[in-house]
Parts: sequence; C-alpha cells; structure tokens
Amino acid sequence: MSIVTPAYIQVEDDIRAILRKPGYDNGNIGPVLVRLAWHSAGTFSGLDGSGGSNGATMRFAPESTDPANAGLDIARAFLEPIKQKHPWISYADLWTLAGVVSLRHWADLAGQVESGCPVRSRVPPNGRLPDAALDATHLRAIFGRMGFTDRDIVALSGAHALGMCHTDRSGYDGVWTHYPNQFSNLLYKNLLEMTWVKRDWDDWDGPEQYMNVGDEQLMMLPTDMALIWDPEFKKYVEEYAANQDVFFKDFSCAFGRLLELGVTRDENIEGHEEGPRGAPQNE
Ligand code: HIF
Repeated sequence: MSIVTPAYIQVEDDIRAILRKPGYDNGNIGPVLVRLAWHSAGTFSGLDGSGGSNGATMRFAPESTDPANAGLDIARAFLEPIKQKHPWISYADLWTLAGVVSLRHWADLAGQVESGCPVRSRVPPNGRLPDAALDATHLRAIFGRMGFTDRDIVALSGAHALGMCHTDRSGYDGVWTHYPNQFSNLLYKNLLEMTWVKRDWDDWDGPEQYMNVGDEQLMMLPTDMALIWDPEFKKYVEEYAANQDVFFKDFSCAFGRLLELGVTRDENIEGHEEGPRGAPQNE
C-alpha cells in the first residue's frame, strides 16, 4: 500500500525547496541528505533485526558521535525546520524522504517512502557503517550483513558520483566526479578510464586516498578503488560504465532496499505489521 498522501507531498515540496543552497559545497545539499538517509538505514543487521532507520536513532549517542556520521548533524539541522513545520512526520521518515527527494529527479527510485512510526528504537552500536580505508572483503562483510550481493554493492557505490568529502568530517578531501550535483554512471567511467595514484598530502598526514593523473581534481576512497581491484566487482563496474540505464535500474532497486532496511510498516489499512525487511531472516 502506498501512503503518498497530500501531507507527504507537502513535506516533499518543502524538502525540494531547500535543496539549492548557494555557498554550501557545490550549491546543493542533496548529497549530504542522501548520505544521512543511507547512514540512518545502513546500521541494520539482518542477524538480529537491530539498527536501521526506525526511530531515527542517529539523534542519540553513541550513534550521533560515531565518527562515520561526522557532519551529518549539519544534514539533520537542514531538515529541522521542516520537522517543526510538519511535526506529524517521524524523523526517520523525514530523513528517508529527504534522501529520496534529493535523488528522485535523477533516478526513478523504486523504494517507496512510507514507513510507519518508530517501532524498534534501540540505538545500534557504532562500527556498523563502512570504513573507507578498507577493502573488498570489508565491503562484502558490511553490505552482506544488510543482504546485498556483489552486484548490489557496485550498483550502490555509483552514488559517490554525487557530493564530496570534507577534511573536517571524514578526513578525506575532494569530489569523485567533475559534476557532483549530477547523478550518472560517471564514477564507473572515471574508475576505468582514468589513472589513479595515491595522493601525496603536502601539509599534513592525510588518509590514504587516490587522485586522477591529469587535472588531479578528483578523488577515490580505498573502498572505491576496491571496485576495480576486485575482479568480481570490476565486472559490474564495466557493465555500469557501458550502460547507464542498467545502472539506474539496479541502483534504484538496491537503494530503495537499503532505505527500507529494518523498517516495519503498516501493510494494509487495518494496520497489520510485518517483520523487519531487507536482509534474509533465518533462511
Ligand atoms: Fe558514502 N561516503 N560511503 N555512500 N557518501 C562519503 C560521502 C558520501 C563511504 C564513505 C564515504 C555509500 C557508501 C559508502 C554518499 C553516499 C553513499 C564520505 C565523505 C565518505 C568517507 C564524507 C565527508 O567527508 O563529508 C563508504 C566507505 C561506503 C561503502 C562503499 C553509499 C553507496 C555509495 C551507500 C551511498 O549512497 C554521498 C552522497 C556522499 C557525499 C556527502 C556530501 O556531503 O557531499
């Protein structure tokens, strides 16, 4: 059942109205809202059904102080006036909706944003979100816990075409593509078509990250490089670089599933609730 009501549409309109923000990063807050939505959902564990966006537990310690979430207080603050204006919407739904609205004009997202009110709001432990310094094994462990395959992992990773890294948040620096406000398959093309070398930090002992030989304007995290270093991942990078439509389709499905991880919601008008969604349960 879809609950896209006029009230939701009003919230969507209000989110859309704040996306453009001259002076902030590249003039658009959409990327940091996408990151908020996914970090909120990405704590889900299919093992015990804990974590996920229900309850918007990132408002509370220790999740609020998880270094992986650095800077997301800024994203939450952007949305606070909308929460004040529409107090009926849960924070979890607002953050999810904001991520979807940000992406929607680029990708036809399959995930419908219609989760119910918070049911399970135990704050998940830190350490469930990915560490950009690690490798393919780590990505499989983190995203496997959420029920994602290699193909899903590579499809999701295309979201790094958007936005940028900030030294004062993650320690990393720079944009992945020359068009950080456009959703496209450029991340894959850049990975394959450019030569990537470790960045030399002049003035401080920065983290390991990669830059493109040439204009040196772009960056990749070690986890992004893992997509071409791992032969299984690389097959999908090649497929998505060659075919943007396939990427959009796969991304829509995978990102929609990501945002719904652990969400319980009314399945029909009588209010029947089903169990946690997402990763397979005890199969
Ligand atoms: Fe990100 N991600 N992400 N990410 N991410 C950052 C920024 C964004 C990882 C690390 C980082 C996904 C997966 C992973 C976005 C969206 C998604 C930053 C920089 C880091 C370090 C934060 C900062 O300094 O501001 C890792 C290790 C991931 C596992 C592969 C998702 C698939 C790609 C799930 C996803 O959708 C977005 C958007 C941003 C940009 C935020 C911004 O403020 O511009």
